[in-house]
Amino acid sequence: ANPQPGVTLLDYGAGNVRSVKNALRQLGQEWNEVQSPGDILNAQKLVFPGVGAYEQAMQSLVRQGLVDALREYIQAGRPFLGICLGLQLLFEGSEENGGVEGLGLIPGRVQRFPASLGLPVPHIGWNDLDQWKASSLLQSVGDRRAYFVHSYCATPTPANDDWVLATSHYGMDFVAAIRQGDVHATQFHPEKSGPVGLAIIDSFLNSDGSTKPEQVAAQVSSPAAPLGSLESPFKAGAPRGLAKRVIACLDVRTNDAGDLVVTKGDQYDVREKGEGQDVRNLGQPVELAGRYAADGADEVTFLNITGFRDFPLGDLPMLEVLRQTSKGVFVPLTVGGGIREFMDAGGHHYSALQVAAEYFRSGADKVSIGSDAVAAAEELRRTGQKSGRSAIEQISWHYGAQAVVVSIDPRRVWVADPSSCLHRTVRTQQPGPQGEQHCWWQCTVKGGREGRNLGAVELAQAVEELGAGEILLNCIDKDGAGNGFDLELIKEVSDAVNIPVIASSGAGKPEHFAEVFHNSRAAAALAAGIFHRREVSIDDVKLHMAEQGIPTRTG
Ligand code: 1PR
Repeated sequence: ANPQPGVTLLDYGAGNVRSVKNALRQLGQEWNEVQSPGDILNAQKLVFPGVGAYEQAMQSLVRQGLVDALREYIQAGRPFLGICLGLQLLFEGSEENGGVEGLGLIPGRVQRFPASLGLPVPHIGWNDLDQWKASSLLQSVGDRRAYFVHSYCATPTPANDDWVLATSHYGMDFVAAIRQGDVHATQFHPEKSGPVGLAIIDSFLNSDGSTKPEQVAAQVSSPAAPLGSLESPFKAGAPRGLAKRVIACLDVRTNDAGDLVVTKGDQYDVREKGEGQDVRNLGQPVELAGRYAADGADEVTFLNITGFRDFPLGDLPMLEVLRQTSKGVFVPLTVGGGIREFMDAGGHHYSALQVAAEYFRSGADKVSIGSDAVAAAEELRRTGQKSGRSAIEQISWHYGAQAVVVSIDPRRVWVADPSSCLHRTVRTQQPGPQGEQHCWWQCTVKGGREGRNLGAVELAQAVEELGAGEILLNCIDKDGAGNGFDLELIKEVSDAVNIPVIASSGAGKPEHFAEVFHNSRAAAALAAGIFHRREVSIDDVKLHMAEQGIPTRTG
């Protein structure tokens, strides 16, 4: 039992607060949930995690009659920790959803990162904090990074700078944390910021609610406790700013014995060569995810690779994997495979939103959509209109673009004469088997089993228009080959969209990561086989990136 005063959690019903609950549980802290305005007014410490759209969040607060109580609680300077939207809502309003009023406690309005910055939006990943003042909340952060995922931000101005505790930089300075008295809020997600984030939440839980500025200053001048074993090798002169992410991917499926295992294919063929041809078994999903998070993976992705043919809500083991993993892994989790609408054997219809909601409730921070995204893009290109019905649109509208990843499974097609090809081609440095000088990348569905008449660049642009927040760019030819990413493909796609692109398929050594970051706008790089087979560690990759001057998160 924790001796600290109780925590009250404000879950207004829009987002996934499971990870915040997992973090509290990990820290041995119990909580109760707000049911009525009185619960806010009686709270000893209030935590307000916000995910999703500004307008919906405000509407839920209004509908539940919580606005006045929340204002009163915060204006009284009582212990408060807002997270993400829980920071933005304290401002006067946001330009999101065409302009919405907020709680109006902090001067200034929340705006979208401007396109003129030329950077992918959402701002996703691990970024530095520039601490403006001493604070016990951030004292253990030191020069480590925290995890952000948002398209909108507040900016420091003379009118609000007495609130600003820390800023971060992404083409411009924006507010990363605020504090006045015992009222705190962070734009980043402490519950997804690994050991650094847990230390922040712990510090909030352990503050006695009567913090004096002098005490805080005294605490902060003492050296922060070391949080990660990775710390030292990276320190001196390490590049700052948004880190390029390193993601560990677990392709998961049921093997012939009926167990859910992590597998890994070569060009999407996951069966052993030779007799028996069993599905390759490289380990248990929960265990491996935990290992990668501890080893410094910036995110972990699960792909249920037979999800396209199974009913995902019937696939309870996968949901259970998420539940178990999210209890002990405090970095972002993505899950893909089978995110689409579905009719079960009893004729019951499930929308893609319902399927995704079940994954979010089980601990996913993002869902990844493969085959269904191709269908949606084809429809958009055919009709020239957004229907509002696709999985991408529905999930993005409800949970925000940052929660929707589109996984692309393309295969290279060489072309001798680009003028006779209906697709957008590029001149390639790797000529085809007949000496072809041009190529395009054909999208596939159902795990590469079926090719479609659509290029990877066209798909990426269409899904961005539909509301996807990120692209996971695989490459069937490169998958499992270990000879490096398809740099031409990744450059083409990352130049063609304004959302972050995750490079995937083909990593064989640390140099391949540096290569893809130097040669494309990829925001992240994902690998599977080399990590599963312990050929290369996440540390090896990050050390090499740091040596190459690529910003990387190290603790
Ligand atoms: O179509 O929405 O049900 O989603 C299915 C998902 O499963 C898609 O994201 C698709 O990429 C994935 N998938 C389907 N079949 C396979 C397969 O391998 N047979 N795996 C598959 C995709 C590719 C990567 C892999 C990287 C890195 N695996 O995620 O992890 O290529 O590997 P490497 O570092 O070892 O080269 P839907």
